[in-house]
Amino acid sequence: MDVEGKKILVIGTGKSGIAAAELLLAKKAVPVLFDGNEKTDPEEVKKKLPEGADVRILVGELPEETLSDVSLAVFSPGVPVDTPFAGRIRDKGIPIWGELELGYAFLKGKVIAITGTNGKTTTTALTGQIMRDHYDSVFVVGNIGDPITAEALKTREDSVTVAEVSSFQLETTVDFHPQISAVLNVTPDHLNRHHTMENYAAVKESITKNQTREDTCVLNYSDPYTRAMGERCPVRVVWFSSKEQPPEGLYLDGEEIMRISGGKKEHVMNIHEMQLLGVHNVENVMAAIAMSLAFGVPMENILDTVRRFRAVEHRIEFVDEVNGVAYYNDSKGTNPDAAIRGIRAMTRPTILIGGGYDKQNEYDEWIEAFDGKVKKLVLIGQTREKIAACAKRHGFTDYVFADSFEECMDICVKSAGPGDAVLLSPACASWGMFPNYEVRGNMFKEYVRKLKE
Ligand code: UMA
Repeated sequence: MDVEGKKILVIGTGKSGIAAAELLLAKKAVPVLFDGNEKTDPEEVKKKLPEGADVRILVGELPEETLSDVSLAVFSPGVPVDTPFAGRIRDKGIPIWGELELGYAFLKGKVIAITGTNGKTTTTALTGQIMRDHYDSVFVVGNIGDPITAEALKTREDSVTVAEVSSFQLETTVDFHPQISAVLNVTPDHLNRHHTMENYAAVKESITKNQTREDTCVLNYSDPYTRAMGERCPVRVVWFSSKEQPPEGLYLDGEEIMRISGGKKEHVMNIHEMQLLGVHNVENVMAAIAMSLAFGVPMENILDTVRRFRAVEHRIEFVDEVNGVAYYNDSKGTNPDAAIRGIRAMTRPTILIGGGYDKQNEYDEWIEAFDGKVKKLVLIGQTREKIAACAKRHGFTDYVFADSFEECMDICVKSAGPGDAVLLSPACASWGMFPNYEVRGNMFKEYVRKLKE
C-alpha cells in the first residue's frame, strides 16, 4: 500500500502505536494517534515521537469526524477487534490492519514467524540467535518486545526477520506470509478476548493462511490442536514431539534428541548439552532446530548456538541464592500452562507467588501440578480469591493473601528456609498491579538484590 499523504489512524500509544506512527511518518503518511485510555497524557505521547513530528494525538472518545477521511486503521495488539469501536471503523469501510501487518508491508527479505501459547519467546530468541550467528542482517521482533514496525525499514533483501507473533497480532493480518512458521502448542489463554478455544486455535492457525507448498510449518505432533492443523494445512509440515516419534521431524528419545527425515533416523544431541531446563525447553529447542534446518542453516552451526544459549529473562530465570533460598523469576508464566512448566522445573520445596489479572482461565491443572512441592502459595491481584477457591477444592489450603507486592515478598522471605525455593510464576497476566510482566519480574529481582545486600 502506498501510504504517502494518506491519513492513517493508529490505535494505541504503547510500544506498537509509537513505532507504527514513526514508520508512517518516515513514509510521508499522516498518522493520527488515538488512545482509548482517557488518562493518557498527549504531551507524554508526543515526547516518545521524533522531535518536531506533527502528529495529532487524541485520547478518550474518538470524534466521528476524525474517521471521515481515514484510509487505514492500524490496531496495536492489545486493542480488540470485536468491539463497537472496531465496528464503527469497519462500518465506514476503513480497512483494519494490525501493527504486524503494517510492518510486514514494508519488510524486505525472509520471515520466520513463531506462535503458540507457551514457549514463543524462548523459541524466538533461540531461532533469532541461530540466524544471527549465521547471517549478516537479522531482526528479532514482535511480541518478544521490539515491534516489527520499529525495524521494518532497516531490512534488506538478504535480511532474516524472526518474529514472535501472538494471537492478538494474528487476528489482524492480511497478507502476512512467513516462509517458515511454527505453532508450538495451544492451551487455554486469552479466552477473555478470543472467547472459545476453537476461536483461539483458529487464530493461531492463521499464521499459515498465506503460506504455500514451498513454505514450512513446524508443529507439535503431541498437541491435539497443532496435530489437527498439520493434518489439514497445505504447507510442508515438520513435526516435533517430546512424547512420541512423528513421521517427519524431531523427537525426544530418553535423553536424546533425534531427527527422522525421509525415513532415516539421525542422532541430534543429548539434552544435557543444552543450558535450558525442563522438557518444555527441549520442545522449544527442537522447534528452533526444525525451523533453522528448513531455512537452510547447517546442523553443526545450529547446534553450536543451541549449546551456548541460556534462558531468556523472566522465564524460569535463576535470580540468586540468599540464606540458602533459591529465587526464580518466572514472571512470563502468565497463564496456567506456562506456570505448570514453572512449578515442574522446581526441584526444591517451593514458596510460590501466584495471581494477577483475570483472563478467565481455570487453575485446576496448575494446582494439581503442585504435586506436594508447594509449601505455601502467596496470592496477589484480582484472581486471588478465584485461585484460593480452586486450591481449596483440590485440598490445598496453605495459601495466604498479600495486598501489595512488597508484602508478598516479605511473606515469601519469612516462609522460606534453607533448601527451599521462592518462585514467581503467577499463572496470570500482570495488569492491574503492574504495567507488564517485565516490570513485575524486575521488581522481584530488585527485591532479591536488596535482600542479598
Ligand atoms: N488501548 C486502547 N484501546 C484498547 C486497548 C488498549 O487504546 O482497547 C491502548 C492502551 O491504552 C495503551 C496501548 O493501547 O496505551 C497499549 O497497546 P498494547 O496493549 O498493544 O501494548 P504495546 O505496548 O503496544 O505492546 C504490544 C504487546 N502487548 C500486548 O499484546 C498486550 C506486547 O506484548 C509486545 O511486546 C509489543 O506490542 C511489541 O510488539 C506483550 C504481551 O503481554 C509482551 N503480549 C501478550 C502475551 O504475551 O501474552 C499477547
